[in-house]
Amino acid sequence: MASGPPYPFEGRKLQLLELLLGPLLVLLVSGLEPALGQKVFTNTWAVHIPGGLEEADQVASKHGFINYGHAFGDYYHFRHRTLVKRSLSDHRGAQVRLQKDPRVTWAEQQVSKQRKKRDTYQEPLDPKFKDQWYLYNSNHRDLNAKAAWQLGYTGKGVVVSILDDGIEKNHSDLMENYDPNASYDVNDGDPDPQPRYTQLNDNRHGTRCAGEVAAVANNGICGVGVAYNAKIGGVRMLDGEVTDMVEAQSLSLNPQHIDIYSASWGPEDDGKTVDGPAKLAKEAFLHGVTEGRGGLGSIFVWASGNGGREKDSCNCDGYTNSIYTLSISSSTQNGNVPWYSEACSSTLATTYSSGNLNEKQIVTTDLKSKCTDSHTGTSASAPLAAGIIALALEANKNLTWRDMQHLVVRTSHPAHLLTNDWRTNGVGRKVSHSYGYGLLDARAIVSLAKTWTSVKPQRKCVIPMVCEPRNIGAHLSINMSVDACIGTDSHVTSLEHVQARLTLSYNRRGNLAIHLISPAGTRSTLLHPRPHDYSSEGFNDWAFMTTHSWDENPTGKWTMEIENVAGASDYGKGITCNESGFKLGCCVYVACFLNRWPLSMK
Ligand SMILES: *[C@@H]1O[C@H](CO)[C@@H](O)[C@H](O)[C@H]1NC(C)=O
Ligand SMILES: *[C@@H]1O[C@H](CO)[C@@H](O)[C@H](O)[C@H]1NC(C)=O
Ligand SMILES: *[C@@H]1O[C@H](CO)[C@@H](O)[C@H](O)[C@H]1NC(C)=O
Ligand SMILES: *[C@@H]1O[C@H](CO)[C@@H](O)[C@H](O)[C@H]1NC(C)=O
Ligand SMILES: *[C@@H]1O[C@H](CO)[C@@H](O)[C@H](O)[C@H]1NC(C)=O
Ligand SMILES: [Ca+2]
Ligand SMILES: [Ca+2]
Ligand SMILES: [Ca+2]
Ligand SMILES: [Ca+2]
Repeated sequence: MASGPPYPFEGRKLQLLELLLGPLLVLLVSGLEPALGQKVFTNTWAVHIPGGLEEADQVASKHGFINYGHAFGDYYHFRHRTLVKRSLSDHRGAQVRLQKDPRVTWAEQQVSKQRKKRDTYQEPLDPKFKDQWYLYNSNHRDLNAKAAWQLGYTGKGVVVSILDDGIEKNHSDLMENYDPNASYDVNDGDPDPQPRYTQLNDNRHGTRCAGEVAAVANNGICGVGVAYNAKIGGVRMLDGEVTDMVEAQSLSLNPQHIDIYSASWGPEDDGKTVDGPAKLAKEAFLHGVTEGRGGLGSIFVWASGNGGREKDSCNCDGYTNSIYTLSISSSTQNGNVPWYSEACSSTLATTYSSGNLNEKQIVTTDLKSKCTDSHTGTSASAPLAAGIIALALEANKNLTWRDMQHLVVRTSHPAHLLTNDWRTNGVGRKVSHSYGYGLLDARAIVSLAKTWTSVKPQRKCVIPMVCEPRNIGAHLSINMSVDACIGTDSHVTSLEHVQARLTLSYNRRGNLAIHLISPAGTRSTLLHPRPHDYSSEGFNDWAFMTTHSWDENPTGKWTMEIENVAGASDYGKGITCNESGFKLGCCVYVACFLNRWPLSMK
């Protein structure tokens, strides 16, 4: 009898209890959680035994426990030999026996606590999140944002500013992320960028763009931004006279605080304008990339333009065509080129936006604390890219402005985007004039960002090409043998941007098509014909840019082709090839038009 359990009756009762609880245990293991607030008792106890380890072992074995170890002081961790691991009721018998033992001063059955791993991810619960098809879609036709959030990147610590017509800073879905230090009112010269309210809600553009980046998550309101934990500000600069100074002031707001500037505006998309930043805005870009973010460089994200219907070329827009801007185009939900999309060789990548009437649009914050599901155009694409770039920056705060472009080139992909213009370039990447390198991929870019080593300082190799004036005729082809500045500090072995700076005159500019073919055979369309462009002003040292030869080796034969698509009725007054560079330098040209228009849908 001495070796048997001291409380046989209690012991049997416990076994019975165990049998009864058997099926319940199975249910718990298969995922059923106890009702909210209900305690789950384990088969372990915390026991206080001042008499030392040996005594604790004796107590444990006497009462049917295993001593699982010593915590600290005189506390021991006991596990019962026969009780079930999890139960919805406590085990009074075992508790009473422990308490009655004179060697035990205190005992407590341990309760299982709800503990979430800190990195456990929960999908946003916001009511409109399910309509944000472009952030997460079970058919994978999305920007892979949820996968980036699951890796823990939500924009925390990154500051984005929307340069537009203001931002509703007290919008209930923006307020929590609003950053007054990333905001200013350049139109009125005050720190408050609140939009001017009109009957037609003309000034809703900036507030809509802001919500795409950083609408707050899990607040029961509207949807979420791509980088829903980023700080968001706005610069009110489009609601008034836009001058070179207004642009420059906006582009250089607080560059040690703001990481990413998102702009969805530019010269008129009428298909006949050739215009870009003037003196001050040009300096603001240069200053931003050299001094901003402690010298890593401000990141400027730009909408490529809405002039598709007018057959506009985004290479005639000096803001998107600039090497300092990450130029973003759009795809429709079904993967088509939208009717408003402009094709050109300076576009880097694509995000989703609106398309035909049967395709969904973008869900975001709207004026007067509202929520809209009808944000449209490339206007809507640039902020989505800015949000994804904010996630990448959170993954690696050390990225330079050029690193970010490298990451975009490497991680964007053609996915299901449709066009007959996909070409494989000299390093095996698919690239198109409508989509650049394709759809941004939030998960891919944060993953690569984490391990990315910064690129070496930029080199700029300029190849001067002084030619005699020549007739363009129907077709002019110029071959250049390029050594890429070998033997100098400017030797370029792997390309980033390529600029072809052209000065030419022609009776009808819109009839010209210009192509640049790299030694690897990559054919960039620097300019496609623009039927509305009847100007006879030609191009004055315009720096046509292409991203299509990224990572190619520039050494070898380059060909430039200038073609008159109208045939004999036109006359070419001649051409002066001034210089053509393979580089990352600044585009230098003079422009006199200062009107900038938001990329509205006409
Ligand atoms: C936001 O501020 C404006 C005044 O600037 C006010 O009219 C509006 O009611 C405020 N909205 C909310 C949601 O508080
Ligand atoms: C804005 O900047 C000022 C001055 O640098 C600083 O004192 C303040 O804390 C900042 N506010 C926010 C919200 O970051
Ligand atoms: C950031 O980059 C610089 C050079 O690009 C490098 O020297 C430095 O170690 C990097 N810092 C981190 C934290 O990666
Ligand atoms: C340039 O090279 C191509 C073939 O590589 C040739 O067909 C063309 O005639 C050349 N053009 C000139 C102007 O030499
Ligand atoms: C190229 O054109 C610019 C301005 O149009 C001029 O300043 C420069 O001297 C020209 N360079 C050559 C090599 O002709
Ligand atoms: Ca104001
Ligand atoms: Ca929300
Ligand atoms: Ca345009
Ligand atoms: Ca650009």
